[in-house]
Amino acid sequence: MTTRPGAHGTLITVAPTGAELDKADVPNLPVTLEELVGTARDCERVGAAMIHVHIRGADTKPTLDLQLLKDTVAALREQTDLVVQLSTGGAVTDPESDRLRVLDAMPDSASCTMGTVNFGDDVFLNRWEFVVELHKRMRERRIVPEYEIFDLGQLASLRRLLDEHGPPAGGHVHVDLVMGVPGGMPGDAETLVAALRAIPDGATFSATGIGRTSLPVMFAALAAGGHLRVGMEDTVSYARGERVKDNAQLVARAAGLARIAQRPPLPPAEVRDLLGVSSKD
Ligand code: KMH
Ligand code: ZN
Repeated sequence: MTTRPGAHGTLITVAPTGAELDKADVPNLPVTLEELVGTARDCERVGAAMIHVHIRGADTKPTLDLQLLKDTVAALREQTDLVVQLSTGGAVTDPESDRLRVLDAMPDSASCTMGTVNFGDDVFLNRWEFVVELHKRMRERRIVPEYEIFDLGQLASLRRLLDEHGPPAGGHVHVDLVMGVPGGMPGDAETLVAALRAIPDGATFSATGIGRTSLPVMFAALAAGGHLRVGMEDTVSYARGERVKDNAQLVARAAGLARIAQRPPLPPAEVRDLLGVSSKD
């Protein structure tokens, strides 16, 4: 059996901002480019190797402004070694055309959600034709996708996508299980194990639990040999009755647990090998 690069360690992705929270409600949410880069640097220092990026405009609201996306990719590349992943999910209100245009900012990686899901009181729309278009454009641009899975049936769609349209850019399949969204799969060990039965052969996975499912999902993912995503996009509660101080606090906790599991945080260069992302130079 061959061992995949990075199998001895843990990829920690930080998702620092998201599109759902209001800066007015969460004052420590990084929303300006300066705040985002500062967060990225802090998180890299304590163990993150990839950053999943949603950006905000001057009004602090989510935006998919192409120039701002390009500036963000450039700043993160200049000031960190992190693998830069842009969200093509955006906010539930973003049109497909804007979400596809995100790829023109040429990140290392981009998210690609594998189906439509109820998202609290909203709907996160990901039509089949749209998913195929994202996959194809990422192949053309050599942007490595991370397939976001909100529900188990989306893993069947992923198999169909790969069967009908070929492997992703970089040749390796990596999925992120986003668990505990109201409307998606629950965030617990049982569901994580069920998801792993449906993951394509040879794929790697990371997992994140929304809100209070953050810790059970983190423990289950580590126990199952998976990687971790943490950050204020997914939870702003650190412990019962205690708000998250900043994203680095969440990354540091994940890094500590990964070390205890004897699978320490992977540096960005090893994560590039693992995911098939071309080297920074
Ligand atoms: N903000 C959610 C509607 C992604 O980044 O690709 C979608 C999301 C997934 O966050
Ligand atoms: Zn996201």
